[in-house]
Amino acid sequence: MSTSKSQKGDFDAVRADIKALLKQPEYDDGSAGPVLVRLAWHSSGTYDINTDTGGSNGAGMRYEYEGGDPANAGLQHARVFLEPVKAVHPWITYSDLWTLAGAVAIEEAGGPKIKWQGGRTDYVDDTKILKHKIAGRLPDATQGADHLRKVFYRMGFNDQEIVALSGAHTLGRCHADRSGFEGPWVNNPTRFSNQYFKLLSTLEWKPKTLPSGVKQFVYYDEDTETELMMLPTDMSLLADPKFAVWVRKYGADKELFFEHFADVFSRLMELGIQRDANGNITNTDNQLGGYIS
Ligand code: DDH
Repeated sequence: MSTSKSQKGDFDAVRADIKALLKQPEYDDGSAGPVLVRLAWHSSGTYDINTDTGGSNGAGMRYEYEGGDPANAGLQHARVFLEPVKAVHPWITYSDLWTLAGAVAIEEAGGPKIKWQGGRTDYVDDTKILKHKIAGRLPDATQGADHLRKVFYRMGFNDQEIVALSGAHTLGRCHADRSGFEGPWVNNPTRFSNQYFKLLSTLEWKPKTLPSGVKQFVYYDEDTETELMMLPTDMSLLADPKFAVWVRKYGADKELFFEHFADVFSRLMELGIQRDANGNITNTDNQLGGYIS
């Protein structure tokens, strides 16, 4: 981590410092990347297209109402990893920092280049989050395809995009003390690939009830002596015929998945944001969505 201050708007300097913190030998699989990707997604996935509320402006997770949403359990680790970067580059907003960190983490894990633009603003207090109830909007992993459609259509995504986005589960793992689920989806959870789709569509997944009573699906991989897992929502992608078409396509074609994922993830990061032709955010004073500090 460099300690050299940067000029306002020098996102390359911020990128370099995010890259430098990804390797974390003491944490999870040795990388902060996956939890940073999850932070970026949860900061954006609150968007509601009908009311134009939520989305990646604001960085509302700094406040208890949104940060304390059970869906966001564990994301304080990601925010703590990024604090030194914010300290060195104080001009960057948290909402830009969190989304940029997700994009950098994907690229550094061997994933596609993610188009990312800055300019987001942070809430100055929790008024907007409380007023628009920006909690309880993220998906519930115990549910099925109907729930996924309800949640992701609300963000403005379609079936193909729901499946593409779900491919992010090639990164990282579940933690019993965060979501209640346990384990990684793939054998190499710090490498971005289409392995999630390959394994989802080809292995025989067996239901398992954890000691806590939480139900997930597992496959014991004899070669690596690792138990891999799938959430009930992951399994519903295979059970639903419209989703399953895309699970199989992405499992068979890594290039196609990378192309579609890069496109949809960058649009996820833009939810709730309107820009002019120069890329400047124009809805900073929007009483519904974003909010200027
Ligand atoms: Fe996810 N996710 N996610 N996910 N997610 C979890 C972990 C990670 C759901 C539930 C969980 C996306 C979609 C869904 C990542 C990225 C993305 C965990 C485990 C649960 C539960 C948390 C824990 O215990 O630590 C559900 C349900 C959905 C859905 O309905 C589709 C999307 C769209 C993304 C994305 O980034 C585009 C990542 C990365 C992780 C691993 C985090 C970590 O700490 O490792």
